[in-house]
Formats: sequence, C-alpha cells, structure tokens
Amino acid sequence: MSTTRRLLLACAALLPLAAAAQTAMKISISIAQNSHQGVAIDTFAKEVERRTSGRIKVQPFYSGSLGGERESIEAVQLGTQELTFTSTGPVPNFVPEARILDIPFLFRDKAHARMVLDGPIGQDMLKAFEPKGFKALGWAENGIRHMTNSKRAVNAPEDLKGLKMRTMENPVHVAAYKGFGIITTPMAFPEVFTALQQGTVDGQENPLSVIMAAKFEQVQKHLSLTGHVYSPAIWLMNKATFDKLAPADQKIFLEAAAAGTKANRARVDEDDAKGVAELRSKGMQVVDNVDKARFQAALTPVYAEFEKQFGKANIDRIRNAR
Ligand code: EAX
Repeated sequence: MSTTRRLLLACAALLPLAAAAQTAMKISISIAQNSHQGVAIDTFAKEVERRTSGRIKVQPFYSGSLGGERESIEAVQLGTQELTFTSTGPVPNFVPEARILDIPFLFRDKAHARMVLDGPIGQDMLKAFEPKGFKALGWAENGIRHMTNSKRAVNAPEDLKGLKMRTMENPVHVAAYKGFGIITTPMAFPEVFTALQQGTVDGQENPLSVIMAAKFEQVQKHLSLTGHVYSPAIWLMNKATFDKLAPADQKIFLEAAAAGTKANRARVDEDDAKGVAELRSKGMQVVDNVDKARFQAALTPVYAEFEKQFGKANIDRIRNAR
C-alpha cells in the first residue's frame, strides 16, 4: 500500500469521529432563555463543551422552538432529540412512577423537595426512567406554583370555584384542581400566553420564575401566592445516546447536569425573592397572605383518593422526610 493510500484510509477512518464532533446534541426548554431553565441548559452546554475540550457540543433551544414539553420528551424517547430539560408536567404519561411527586402540598418547602429529590427516594426514581428509553441525568427545579387569573382576587379556596384554568397535561394536577372546583383545561405551555390573552381560559398556575419569564403579567391581573404544589424539573437524555458515550464522558454529562441544577436552583431562589415586588411593579394585584391550610383542607377528598392510588405509606415517606 502506498503512503498516500494509507494516509487516505486513516483519514477515512477518522471521518465519522470528526463528523460526530461537528454535530451538536440538542437540548430544549419550553420557556424563554432568560429564566431558571435557560440558565440550567446554558450552564449544561457550557460545562459539557468545556469538560470535553469541545469534542462534544450541546446546542440549547428555547421557548418551545422544538415543541412543548410533552413533544420534547417524546422526541428524546425516540432519539430524534438527544436531551431535554422539562418540568414533570407531562412526565407521568411516560413514567407513571413519577406521578407521586406532583401531589399538591406534598413538600413543606423547596429545601424539603431538594432533599427528597437528591436523596434515596429521588435517586431511586431516576432509575424508573431507564426501561422507558431515558437516562435521567438528575433532578432540577421548576419551582413552587402559584395561581394567576384575570377575573378576581383569590383569597380563599372558594374563590377558585368556576374559574377556567389552564393546567399542565398532568393527571395528578388535573384531579387536584378539580377538587378546588376549577374548570381544568390541560394545554401545552407554548399555547398558554395566547389562551390567556384571548380569554380561552381565565387563569393558569406556575412558579414566579415562569410567570416572569413568560410575562404573564401582561395578560393576568391577579396573582395569589397559593404555593399549592412543588414543581420538579428533570434532565432527560435518550438512553441509547447516553449508553454510547465513553464512561468518562457519561460522568461529564452527569456532572454538567449537576452544575446546571445548581445554577437553576440559585436562580429560582433569586426569582422567588424578587418576584412579587417585580410583578406588583408591573401592575399585578398580589394576594400574598393566603391561608394555605384552608387550600389544603379543600383537597381532603382528593387526598383520600391519592392515598388509595399511591399508598399512604409512600406519601408519608416523602412528607415526613427530614
Ligand atoms: O416548565 O407547563 C408549565 O406550566 C411548566 O411549568 C412550564 O412550561 C415550565
């Protein structure tokens, strides 16, 4: 074999690698880049690139430009998209084991939720994603959800009766909100702003981080700090794509996700600290002293149903974790 030919062959053998290095893996969120989720995936992309010295690139997509959360999870499961960062909203439709985390008033506060998710209960649950075609790289945070609407101030659970509200495509949320007397309309997030603007629904519920990132103050007059449910987020990767990575790179992906989660939770804390003042200054009427115990009490019948479905012991194990 001539030297030239040998060289050509060597080059050809390297081609797939070179090509792989050029193609970026996709990661998506359904909300704007300037948000607790944007900072998460931007940090992740930067960390993967830095730690692999640019061998692997990750390209972030924002504002549902690749689809809503359900569509992105589907794409990751199919492998047409490598990664997504999503709330657990549509997750129960793929991994029913995760449903228990979406029960209202399950967590006392963010610290409690973070401890459970990062501890044995949360880490065990990540394994339930594998048989469904996902590698779950870790938990992150969407935040504590509050209610907004265009009709009236919500001071007590009775005020929710008959309000037409967009919910996530999440069976646990839908069951609970019906328990409040809300008329529930499950909808993908990218459609929510227009639905609120056109009055298709009266309200919606989301963490302050999302309300601000989506500029819902432009289409919603009232905000009530109901804090009715904690909303986890999760890093999902196509399992076959993850399995193909060298073990050292797999470790890098896990570490990059952990770095992203750290930045994400710090931003949620910042948003929670300044959110009410900011939204008030933009014209929202905020009820910041609701009696949460009354909202919780309104869900007693729904809770009995959840205890039957999920097992009281399983719920208590999370609620009582210290
Ligand atoms: O993940 O759908 C929702 O309300 C989510 O909280 C939002 O898309 C952020």
